[in-house]
Amino acid sequence: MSTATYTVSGMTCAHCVSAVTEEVTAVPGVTDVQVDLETGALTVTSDTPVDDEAVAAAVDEAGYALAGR
Ligand SMILES: [Cu+2]
Repeated sequence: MSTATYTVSGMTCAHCVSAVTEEVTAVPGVTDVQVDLETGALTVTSDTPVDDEAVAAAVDEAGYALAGR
């Protein structure tokens, strides 16, 4: 099991959190997604190390951006 932490910018409410959670959960291999609205922290748990680019694309798809990793 592998865990990666990123920072998402632009989230303002619970809807943003669920949009990001939904998109990142759909990334291949991802087993758990935790999003902290206040800090923008995105924690991704996966079976094998997750593809950073896939996570960035999923966050972009949700309408937000990765501010850091
Ligand atoms: Cu929102």
